[in-house]
Amino acid sequence: MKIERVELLHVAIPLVSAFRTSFGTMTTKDTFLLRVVTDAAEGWAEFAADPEPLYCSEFVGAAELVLAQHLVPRVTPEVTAAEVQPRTHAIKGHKLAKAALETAILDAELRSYGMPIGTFLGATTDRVPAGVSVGIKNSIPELIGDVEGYLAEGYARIKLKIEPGWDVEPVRAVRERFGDVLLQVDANTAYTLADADHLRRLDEFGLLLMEQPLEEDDIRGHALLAQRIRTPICLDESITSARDAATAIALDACRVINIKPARVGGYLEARRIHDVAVAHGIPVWCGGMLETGIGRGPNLALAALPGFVLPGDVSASRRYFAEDLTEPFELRDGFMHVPTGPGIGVEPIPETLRRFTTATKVLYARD
Ligand code: OSB
Ligand code: MG
Repeated sequence: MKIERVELLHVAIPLVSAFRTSFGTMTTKDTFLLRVVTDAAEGWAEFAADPEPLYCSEFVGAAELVLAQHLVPRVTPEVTAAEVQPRTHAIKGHKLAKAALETAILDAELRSYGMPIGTFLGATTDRVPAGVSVGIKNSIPELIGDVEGYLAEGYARIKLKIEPGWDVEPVRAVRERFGDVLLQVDANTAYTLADADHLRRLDEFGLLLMEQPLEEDDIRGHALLAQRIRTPICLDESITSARDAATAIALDACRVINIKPARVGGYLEARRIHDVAVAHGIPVWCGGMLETGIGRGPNLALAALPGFVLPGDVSASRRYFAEDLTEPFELRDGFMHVPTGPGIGVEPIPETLRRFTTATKVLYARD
């Protein structure tokens, strides 16, 4: 497949409400899309990180540079999606940037065959149960009101963001008010091993899992914490490859894995992590990064693989956006439907994309 053009489009889309985590507050989805034009088809992808390196070390400005100077030159003019990882392997890190590039190329390639990404990855269902991630609020009544709204919409599982000072009481309040709803928490690295006795207080609430309590590079700390609490530990930030997954599983640092294709360098590595986890009997679920429809579509396809036995952070477009870049994804009976069209199965609506685009750069043009 010959690449003719690679464009980067900055987009800024307001969120319907502020989203607060232990690492910061987001009010706008401010990122970029990649558009890859080939001799066979066109492909799209979304960069998943933010303008500031708060969730992970990558950020919009750095990704733009590494794509322009180091990644795009290694995959042009001729490449297949499977070659992207080996060809960019010499460039350390930058997995979210690599994921965007691989995904846009994969989209173009799959569109040229007329194959949906779900079929390519091995999806075994056409709809997946949807969970919703609920940010840190100013008060318990505000939290209860929001959770009540999400449950009324039909979400099958609630994830509460936690941090020191916002953990036991919000979890207790949601449990008391909503009974045996599927409930889990995500700390985004906000605790240390010294907090083990405090985190053990969450054991009584029957949580599905506790996501990433400790620093991303602290696999051993998670293994030690796992011996001191009953709530199953799930890793997010710590898992950036299938090798990481195998290590964390072997060291008993996690009993569940959150797979975000962006964090691990793309859908091909995400599938390898799924396969490693299934081989070890470790349940996985599909994480999210407040994606627009461009990232949401292929995430839904991944979430339809058989090892994804827990509801993912795969909520409807309107959870975050009054207006999405694509046709909106909607929740139906607590499920989200996997796109059925070729490639990632979605594309930006041109007029909407134009309105939300703040800058466009050409990273490659074949002469
Ligand atoms: O840790 O899972 C996370 C959003 C941005 C960055 C990190 C995380 C999240 C979420 C929201 O929890 C998931 C979503 O609904 O997209
Ligand atoms: Mg997380």
